Amino acid sequence: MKRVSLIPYVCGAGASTPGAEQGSLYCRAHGLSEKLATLGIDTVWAVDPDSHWNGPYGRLAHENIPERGSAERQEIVGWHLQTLAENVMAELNRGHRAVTLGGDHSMAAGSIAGAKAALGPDARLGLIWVDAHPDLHTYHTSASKALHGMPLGTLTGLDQTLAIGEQFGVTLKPEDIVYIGLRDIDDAERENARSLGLNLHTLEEIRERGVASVVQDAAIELSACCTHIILSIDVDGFDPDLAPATGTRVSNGLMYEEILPVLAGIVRTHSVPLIEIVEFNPTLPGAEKTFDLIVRMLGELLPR
Ligand SMILES: [Mn+2]
Repeated sequence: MKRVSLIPYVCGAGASTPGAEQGSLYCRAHGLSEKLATLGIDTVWAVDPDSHWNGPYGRLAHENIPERGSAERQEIVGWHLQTLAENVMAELNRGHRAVTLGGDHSMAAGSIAGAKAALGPDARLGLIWVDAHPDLHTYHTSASKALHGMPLGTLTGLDQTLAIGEQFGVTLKPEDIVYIGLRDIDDAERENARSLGLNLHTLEEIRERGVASVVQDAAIELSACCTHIILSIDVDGFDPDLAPATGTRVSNGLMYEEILPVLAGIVRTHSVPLIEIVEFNPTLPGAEKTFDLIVRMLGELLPR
């Protein structure tokens, strides 16, 4: 059985609403690893989130956050992305499964780059992206300049806003991306998707066919061409009743039973080296409820 490394991303500077930087700190302080141990799941914190929180890009940087779109703000996110990529690479290289805990969704540009670097040039990564938002902006198309709206803009090669060092150069093929949960899409993102030949099916559309069967079919298609599947789960993909403590809530989200069993089946039957859970903002109301969802999700996703 693969051991699981918990890897924190102690950064919320990619989001407009402050607080996501504290997500992994909350998970650690509230005993995520211990709770998973009671379910028979062996995890270890690869990095102490406090060490990042107490560093120059942690609490100090977040308490005096530079404005969105500034080079200073980008520098904070850049440090965290680089560090996350290195940590994911190191944990995969020692044979562990990586679970990254956010932090805002800009982190996907670091975690996925790190996974690609560890898995090597022959690896082709399929991505299941659970989210209310496609996060497919470029710096140019984003009105808010919030970096958490851009990870897939960078990972599909539309621009380089969240790109890190050469070692981590990575491009996902648009056809290897599966979106589940979309309900808030900007026109510019639709345009970007069109330019990539990528379909942005909304959750409402997917529900017509049944979420589980859409995800199941998508996994079968991915496994025909991809060597690995990555799960990137933004808690705002879920209904706000289940995950209230997140910065950009959108109503009518995924219900637990609609999506978790099928994702757990994918983890059991495919190579899933990286699972990430993002946009938990424990400074917002409903932190406890949202943390419970995260524990329950990881308890079901991670094999015993
Ligand atoms: Mn997101």
